[in-house]
Amino acid sequence: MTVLSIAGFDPSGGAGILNDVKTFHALQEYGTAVITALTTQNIRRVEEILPLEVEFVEKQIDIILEEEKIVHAKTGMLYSPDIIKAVAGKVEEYELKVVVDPVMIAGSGDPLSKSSMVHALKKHLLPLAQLTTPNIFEAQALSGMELKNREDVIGAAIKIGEICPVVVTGGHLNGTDVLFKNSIEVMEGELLDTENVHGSGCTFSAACTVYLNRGFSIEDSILKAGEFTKKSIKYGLKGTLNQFWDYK
Ligand code: PXL
Repeated sequence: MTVLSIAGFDPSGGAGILNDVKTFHALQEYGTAVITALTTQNIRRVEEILPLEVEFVEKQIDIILEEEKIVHAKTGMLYSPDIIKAVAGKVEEYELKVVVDPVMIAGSGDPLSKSSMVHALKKHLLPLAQLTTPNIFEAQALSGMELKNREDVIGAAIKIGEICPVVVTGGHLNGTDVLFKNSIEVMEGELLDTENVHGSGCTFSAACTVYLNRGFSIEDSILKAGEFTKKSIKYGLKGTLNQFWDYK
């Protein structure tokens, strides 16, 4: 069944909605895409951000759901509290099961959101989420805690987990993912020796969405999405299409 990404546009294709749709495609799922904001950026810097009108974001969602029954969606860069509120309204209206990637800064270190969005995310969107997938910096912002080691990350996951199930992704934690869903689960991983990680958070949350859409549990979806993301970092998303891969 078709999946949906609601996210920003990175014209270089490495992150954002292009990356999400490529991930859906590589995993043999039909993807639809609602754009929240345009950016001018490459792998080194984000130059400008042009958020779309809130009503236009809503209309994109309406027109897709008029034709298609979509159950599973992900959100990426939402940029402003107004867009977050509008997207949360649509998630409720269409009863979407949503993976929230709380995108705040680009891999280049440049901001991709207004600072006021943390509050809006926690108030409006996270309470509706099936899963949220912050990296360590985003987990820091969402929990309001300083995260220096694994115990800190577990504490932050428990705190964010009061709002919704959460996996703090391990790209900045030696590859180890920390899941909180009723209880803590530490999923040991390894870090790949590469700089090719631009957009890997988008890939992970998009892949989680695909596996949840296929009926896998949150735990299994995270494991499978993690495997896929590693493969995409190693070979590129195009490479994942060429490698022998168990898409199921
Ligand atoms: O990887 C985070 C991300 C999400 N969405 C958009 C981006 C980026 C990173 O650059 O550009 C649109």
